[in-house]
Amino acid sequence: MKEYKSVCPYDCPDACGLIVSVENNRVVSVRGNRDHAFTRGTLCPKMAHYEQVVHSPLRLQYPMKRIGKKGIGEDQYIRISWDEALDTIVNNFKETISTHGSESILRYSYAGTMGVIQSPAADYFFRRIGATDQDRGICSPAKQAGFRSIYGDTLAIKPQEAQHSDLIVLWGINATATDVHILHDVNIAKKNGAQVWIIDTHKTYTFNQAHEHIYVKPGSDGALALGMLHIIHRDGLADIDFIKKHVQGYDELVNDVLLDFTPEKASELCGVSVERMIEFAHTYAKAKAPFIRLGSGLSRYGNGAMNCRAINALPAVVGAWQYLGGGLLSSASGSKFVGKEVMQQAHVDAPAKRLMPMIKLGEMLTNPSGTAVHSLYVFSSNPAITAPDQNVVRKGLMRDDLFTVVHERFFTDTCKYADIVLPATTSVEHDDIYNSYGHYTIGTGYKLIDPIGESRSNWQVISELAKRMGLTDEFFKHSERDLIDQIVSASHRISKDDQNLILQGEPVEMTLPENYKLDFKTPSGKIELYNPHDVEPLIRYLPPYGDSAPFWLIIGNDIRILDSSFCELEFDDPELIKLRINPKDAKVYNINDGDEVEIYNNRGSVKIKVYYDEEVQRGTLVTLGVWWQSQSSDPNVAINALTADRPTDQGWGSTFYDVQVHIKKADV
Ligand SMILES: Nc1nc2c(c(=O)[nH]1)N[C@H]1C(S)=C(S)[C@@H](COP(=O)(O)OP(=O)(O)OC[C@H]3O[C@@H](n4cnc5c(=O)[nH]c(N)nc54)[C@H](O)[C@@H]3O)O[C@H]1N2
Ligand SMILES: Nc1nc2c(c(=O)[nH]1)N[C@H]1C(S)=C(S)[C@@H](COP(=O)(O)OP(=O)(O)OC[C@H]3O[C@@H](n4cnc5c(=O)[nH]c(N)nc54)[C@H](O)[C@@H]3O)O[C@H]1N2
Ligand code: SF4
Ligand SMILES: [Mo]
Repeated sequence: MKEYKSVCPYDCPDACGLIVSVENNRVVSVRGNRDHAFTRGTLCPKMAHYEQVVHSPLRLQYPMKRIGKKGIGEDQYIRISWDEALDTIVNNFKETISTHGSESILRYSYAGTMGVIQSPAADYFFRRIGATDQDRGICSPAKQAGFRSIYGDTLAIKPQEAQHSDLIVLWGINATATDVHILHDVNIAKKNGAQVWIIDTHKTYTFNQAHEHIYVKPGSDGALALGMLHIIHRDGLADIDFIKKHVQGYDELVNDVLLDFTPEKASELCGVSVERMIEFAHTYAKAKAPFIRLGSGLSRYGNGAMNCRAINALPAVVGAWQYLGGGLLSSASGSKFVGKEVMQQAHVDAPAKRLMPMIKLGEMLTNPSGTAVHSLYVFSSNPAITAPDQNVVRKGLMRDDLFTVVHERFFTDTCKYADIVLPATTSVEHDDIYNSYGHYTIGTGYKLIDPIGESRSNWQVISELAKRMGLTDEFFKHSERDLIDQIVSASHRISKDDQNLILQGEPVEMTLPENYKLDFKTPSGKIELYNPHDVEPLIRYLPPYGDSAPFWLIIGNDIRILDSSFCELEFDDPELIKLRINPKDAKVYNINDGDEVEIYNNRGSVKIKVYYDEEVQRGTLVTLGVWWQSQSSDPNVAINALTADRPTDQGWGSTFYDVQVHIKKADV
């Protein structure tokens, strides 16, 4: 048996360092790499048995073509050769281009793997053939927009700094499920006497990590943060020296926004009592080095960017940035040391002919403005389950005049709509290099075993398609190893020694410039509470969309799966999906514990079993996970039948939490 270092490839801020044990060309076990600066030797339960994913009997083994009808419940496919599969795709692309124009080809992909090679593997190819490009807005661009409006390109705070904080706020983040390694630092801080507060809409798995909890009404954190800013100003708790030196626009914020935004008004909007808001604001402002870890959930509303911007103003006003342990971590993705430039061939003049927001997949397929889509190439994503407004997405995928290719590790629900299904490798069957969007350590994950069956990596398939489309660019001829070399040597911020270590497979934490936290990379060089370049120069309260229905629906993350990845595993629980309701609300609707109900709005209706839970706030319903159709509570649709494709206020982000529903007992 031999052990190799690698990186967890999934869409998770932790990007854990792995030690993979291999014997006879099989992965036998996986554990955490102790030498990893952030993940420090532990993994989450999802990855504890990665070998079961890699060697799952459900892995796709060879290319297939559809011989039956499209859609859920229909899966008649036969094996074909790679040659036939690739020729069919290329012939279709050529025909689509000549009949409908190149823009009627659409690539749809996301972060099934976060690898710097495999994730953007197709970006340049599809631009080069003139296809419609898709943005990457499904996750949390609004959170980025909120940070950038105030801090521009300032480097993110290193997450390990949290251990030096005396007050940690886990704000809209379910860290036990989604960023578990930050809890390592949280626990060190707690041992040193730090207080931990959680701000969420419901009692999450992370609840027990905190001393104090605040429940807000969904989509209202902007009101809470503005109320706190009012109190901090009113009670003389702002750090005026810091503000004078480092902040632009504090007076404008106070005079034009905060003076009118009383705690009473804030309380009405966010549901937190005035007394509790004062307690939180005082605790926050009096802490020496408060650290906020900001999650993405609260950015997925129609007002998401503005909510995040208001929260981002807090450490500026109390001067948290000047102290070790103080600041706010939104995302470290803006501070990547190895970027996607090499893979995207950013220097080549081949701009996307048309760029569409990915959250609008349904509309693009059914009711496009401009050229209709006739060929769809999906990889590293499962939009039949994870995209919003599922009924419309699936209606589009059902179109007879749409040719769909899905490159996948498993036969997901999206495969059921494919004309051609291609088998994909897992991270231990191809070479890649990984950044993180939660910390500063990068590492390589090299090919450790032969591909399962005839599976191929994203890059292998794309470079083969490029050849068959007649593209002669040198770029497509590179191997994944060549690309890793190019990516590492293109990074000017990594020393030669570190470059060598990375190439040898060691996880390397980047050295940050001294005083980076006070080096504000904005046009003014200051924190911009007033930003003249933003469409809204000042922060203000914006409401979420809502749906004029009585209940907010919280679709939280499930600790057992990651988006719809890991759904291929076996679960003991006979009822994977449940809905939880406050018993007082249930009684109003005559609903008993364990009833099957229908939750619905003008986009769809989902049947689900509901259970009483005193911890659920009134006016909200909670369910966890974006499960495969076969695991869903309703035979026909999954939970995204209820969510909308409405964008966030900035960044064309998704608004998965901005959804309201009606509830009634299901007809039996
Ligand atoms: N186990 C597991 N891990 C995951 C994932 C998964 O599905 N499962 N998904 C991965 C991905 S793609 C991502 S982007 C990250 C996301 O990870 P997080 O940043 O943690 O984002 P979410 O889990 O979507 O939302 C976090 C919390 O926000 C809360 N929330 C919702 N609305 C509001 C609000 O208005 N105000 C406040 N204060 N809180 C609100 C939710 O209840 C939830 O507890 O996690 C990654 N890791
Ligand atoms: N209701 C609701 N919906 C949500 C969310 C939510 O919180 N609530 N979260 C949203 C968020 S934050 C995100 S990021 C999206 C994510 O949505 P998706 O991008 O659809 O993510 P996954 O469901 O994990 O699907 C990734 C797929 O990629 C495949 N894959 C893995 N590695 C490779 C590879 O190397 N090559 C190929 N070809 N395939 C590979 C996996 O088998 C998996 O099926 O979901 C969004 N959907
Ligand atoms: S899913 Fe996240 S926490 Fe789990 S092993 Fe992968 S990177 Fe680490
Ligand atoms: Mo995400």
